[in-house]
Amino acid sequence: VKALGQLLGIDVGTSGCKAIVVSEEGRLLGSALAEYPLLQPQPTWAEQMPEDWWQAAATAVRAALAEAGLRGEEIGGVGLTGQMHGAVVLDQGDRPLRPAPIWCDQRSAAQAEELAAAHGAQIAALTANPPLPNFTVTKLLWLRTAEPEVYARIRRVLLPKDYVRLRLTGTAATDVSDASGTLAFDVAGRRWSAPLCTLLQIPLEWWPDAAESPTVTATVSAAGAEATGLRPGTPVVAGAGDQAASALGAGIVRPGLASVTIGTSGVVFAATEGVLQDPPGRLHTFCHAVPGGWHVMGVTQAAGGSLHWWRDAFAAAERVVAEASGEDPYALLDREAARVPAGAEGLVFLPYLMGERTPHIDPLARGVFFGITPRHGRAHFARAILEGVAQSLRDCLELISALGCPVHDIRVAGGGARSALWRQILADVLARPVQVAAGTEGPARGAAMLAAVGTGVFADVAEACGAFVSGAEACRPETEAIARYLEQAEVFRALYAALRPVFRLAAAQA
Ligand code: XUL
Repeated sequence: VKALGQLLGIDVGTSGCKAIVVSEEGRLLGSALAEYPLLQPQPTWAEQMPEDWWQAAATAVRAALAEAGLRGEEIGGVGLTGQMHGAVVLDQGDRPLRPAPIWCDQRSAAQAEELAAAHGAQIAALTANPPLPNFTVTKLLWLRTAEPEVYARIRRVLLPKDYVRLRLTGTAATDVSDASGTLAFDVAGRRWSAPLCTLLQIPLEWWPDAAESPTVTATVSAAGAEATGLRPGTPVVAGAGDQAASALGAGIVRPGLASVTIGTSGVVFAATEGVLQDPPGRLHTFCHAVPGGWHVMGVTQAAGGSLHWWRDAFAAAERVVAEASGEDPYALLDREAARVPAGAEGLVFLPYLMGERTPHIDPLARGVFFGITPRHGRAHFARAILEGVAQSLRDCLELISALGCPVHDIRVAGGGARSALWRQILADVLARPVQVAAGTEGPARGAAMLAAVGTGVFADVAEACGAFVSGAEACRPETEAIARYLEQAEVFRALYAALRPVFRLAAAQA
């Protein structure tokens, strides 16, 4: 039965929860963001409170409905997406047992290393991925060792967006793309891996049912309706991890297409025909939100996150001034960076503030500015950040190409894609044109598309893309800048290679 009404997309992000309301044709009607803090009680930890996600989701949904001038009854379906990998551990009464360590938390580096040494090949065969501190399972193993009293009380493990689903619908469920990032999922078979759970002695029943992304898995409960203003009984689809959802929003649904998303993290995402694996595991191999499809992706841990750090640490006063006059503080940093030539006059930035995944798989790596001279001012540093992030994304794209995955169309998405300067730097560093996907609502748009498919507005995801993804504008590389960035890439790579032992030395002293 074709549902009538507008669609709602909810994105439980790292800096806040975003809700958008779109029409059946994909027109944006309302959008709202409610922020929450990132807790870093120790240098390599990153945690959030599941309750904060839920409160922010309820606030954002109400505000998005108000902006759209709609009542909850006029929403025909809801799609959920969000940051991947976080470990939400719940007790018998579905209460969170502790703050959730999230995707960029590095505390389980030792568990990941031990697991790789003991069972690396077997785990790669079962799950298509290597053990990484980012993934849910290594966080559970850390809990087992460091907080056995918490571990003993776990009855359920959910991913961040699925905790919001639990509060919204009363039902525990997930989708295959997000489940892929736990390391307990049989990515090739699109189901939980019983052998992996046996191997690591993690109860299989802790995981919720995993459905294909457009499947309706539950409806809004009375309590969920009370909190959000939605109608009880509104269908909620399984949804997707934020990267798969963002890729849908950019139209990346078939091989040959790739997206570069700059959110807190940066991701190069390519749709693949089957299960394509990078043997050293520098790329993730996950289920796509397109039923029966897969993808590979490379991740820069701190992309927008690097600029966010810079803004808060060194441009706090400017931020206050910008915000008071209604200006986006990032636009101000952009203007500053645009005054400096390509290459930032030799200042090079390694964006490894939160360790790095692709291509180094190195939780011990740290952020670096190299080549500082008295000539360099604040604008150079801002520009070097934009360039260093782009260099790291180039590392990701090169690995994807080396896997034999053809990429003939690249689309940029995420909050970073709003910056014309960053888009140009990306085109120059990648040395190829990049398309700019129309909507910048990112993953929330993909979630709304999945809701539209699940409620029968479209026959499938490809049809939804046809309606929701429109007119990409191309940004072309400039010959001189390409050459400058090629040289910069040499220094960028040599720096990591040279510093790798130093990162280890420093970590041993910490
Ligand atoms: C993907 C990843 C991040 C999070 C947060 O593997 O860790 O992109 O999903 O956005």
